[in-house]
Amino acid sequence: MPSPEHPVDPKAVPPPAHPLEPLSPVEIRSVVELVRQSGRISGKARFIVVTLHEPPKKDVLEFRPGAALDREASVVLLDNADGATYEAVVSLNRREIRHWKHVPGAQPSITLDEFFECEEALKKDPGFQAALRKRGVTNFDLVMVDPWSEGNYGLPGDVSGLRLTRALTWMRSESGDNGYARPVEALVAVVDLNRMRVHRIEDHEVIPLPPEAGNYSRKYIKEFRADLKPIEVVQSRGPSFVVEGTQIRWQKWKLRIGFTPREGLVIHQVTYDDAGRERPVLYRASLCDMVVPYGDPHPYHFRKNAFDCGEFGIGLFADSLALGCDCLGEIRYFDAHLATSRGEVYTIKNAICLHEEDYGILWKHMDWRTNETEVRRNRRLVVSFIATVGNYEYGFYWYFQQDGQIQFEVKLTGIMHTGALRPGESRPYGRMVAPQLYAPNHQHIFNVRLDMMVDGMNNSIYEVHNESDPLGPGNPHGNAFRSRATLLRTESQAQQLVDPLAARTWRIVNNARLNRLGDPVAYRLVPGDNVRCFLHESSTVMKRAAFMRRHLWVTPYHPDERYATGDYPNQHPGGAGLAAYVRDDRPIEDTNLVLWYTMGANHVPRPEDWPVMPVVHIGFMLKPDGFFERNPALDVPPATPGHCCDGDKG
Ligand SMILES: [Cu+2]
Repeated sequence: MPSPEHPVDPKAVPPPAHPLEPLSPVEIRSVVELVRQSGRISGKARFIVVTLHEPPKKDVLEFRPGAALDREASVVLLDNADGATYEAVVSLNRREIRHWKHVPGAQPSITLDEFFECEEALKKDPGFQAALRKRGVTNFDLVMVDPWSEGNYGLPGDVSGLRLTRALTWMRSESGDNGYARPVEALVAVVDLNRMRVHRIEDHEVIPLPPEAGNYSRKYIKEFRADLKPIEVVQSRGPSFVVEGTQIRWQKWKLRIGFTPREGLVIHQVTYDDAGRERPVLYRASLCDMVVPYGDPHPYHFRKNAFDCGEFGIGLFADSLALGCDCLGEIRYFDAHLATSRGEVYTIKNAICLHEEDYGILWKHMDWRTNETEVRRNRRLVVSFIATVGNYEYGFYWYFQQDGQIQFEVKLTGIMHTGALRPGESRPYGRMVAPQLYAPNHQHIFNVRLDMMVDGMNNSIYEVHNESDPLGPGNPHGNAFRSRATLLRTESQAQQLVDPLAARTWRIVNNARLNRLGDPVAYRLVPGDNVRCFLHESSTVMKRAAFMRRHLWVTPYHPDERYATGDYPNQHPGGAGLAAYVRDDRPIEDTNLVLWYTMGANHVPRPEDWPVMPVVHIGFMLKPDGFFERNPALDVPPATPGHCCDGDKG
């Protein structure tokens, strides 16, 4: 409640409709102003993060429309003057800093501003220019610099306390062509981002630039195939969803969307209306980190392993879909409001896309005696965003289906990370994709944090797999197999790998709610394609991203445990995040469960992935498993022949 010394200024902060609404531009400006006015930072401080400080779960669940809200922001600051990192919680209602902490040794994520400033500074650096001249480069306007994260290998330079980035370089052959076709191999400029100047140049050897262009944009394609006729998705009466602020209602689903600089799209408070009863499934879901470890041990390549959420902030790199969206039909966009490191409002127009799509058939049966056919179209609600992180694109899609399924999918595309080799050379750690152009093997490993709420707050989790019965009197013909469920009682028991050969899934149950068959209601986590991480257990990257060691982790909810790699993975030596969260091996029975699902896309490059990579899909599903009494999609109306599920035929 506001105190008499700190009255609420009603004009300062327009009231949001819900406690989970992301900060508005006005709120972001107020936060920046309050931090500046506090006099606690120098003029050289950067705002690394300005985002909603989510209220306690209890307050959110008990919130009723119109009730007063205590709006707070989480802020991370970096003072370039002395390299110190600060965390703050700013109360917008009280217009005060409620919490302030210096975080010794923390190196916050690299901001978008630093990307641009680093490139600019490097191009002017005489040592960097000299290294490029050695390679015949004289036009520095065509130089592209991508600041990769430095990582931490426990080597002498890694414990300097400096804020470093490894700037890798490519050469365009003309303005607007694909520079990633010409990597400047074996040259790394390590830049001190606090001073924004070169810390050291690592010049391993001079390798010629690959000879070929690798262009894909329309201006370079001489002839397009001519036999394509249009497919048009028409929703003449508009979409079936309703949007109120950041809440979306679609058929029986209700959910809320949020957006943070680190995670991008966040899905909040997912419920399903089951015959008038609003039944929760998820409290909060997001991609909480990802790592792309590269598999080449060469001195130039071994440090490549980008943590795109934790070291950079994938939300900051979200595309404005105003510039091109891959969705068809009636689309509703949402803007994302973030802050630049200089404390200005940074709005990504149309960052989140909401639409419906036809997804084949939902269910079908023909009674072959009567020739009566019943078939329903599967329509799903899609909430997505796409991030461009340097050379790569990641599309993140949440799908909600009429049969109660939730699916998460990542679409990987964009341009592969490349290296150059001498004519005739190759390497066992990657693939040649064009003459003298090499793409190293790598994996894209994602961790999705799922704060579950299956029909209520307290859930338990079972590992479920199939087993064949032994041959014997009970199984004389060798056909008997069963599904076996094992309760996972502690965090250590819940550290699991996928096992597709045993059809392993995980069942999240609510023991306080039984279905009509007497079983606890449940949702099932069903893995999609997955792979193990091929880094050695003892590697520093594995220590820094311990989530890669297992596909499933389960923890009891704790408000401070939000990221699989910890709060500050940039240049961190390892041991934070999940590795630390599970250290006490806490019990996980009948409590608020958080699932951390790891999934990996293994990328051994193909020539066909060059110059721009056709989309690769990876994901998982949450399927109702005794949550409903029967197929909940019997009431989906039949489609009119030749049309997609119009419901009524009016
Ligand atoms: Cu890849």
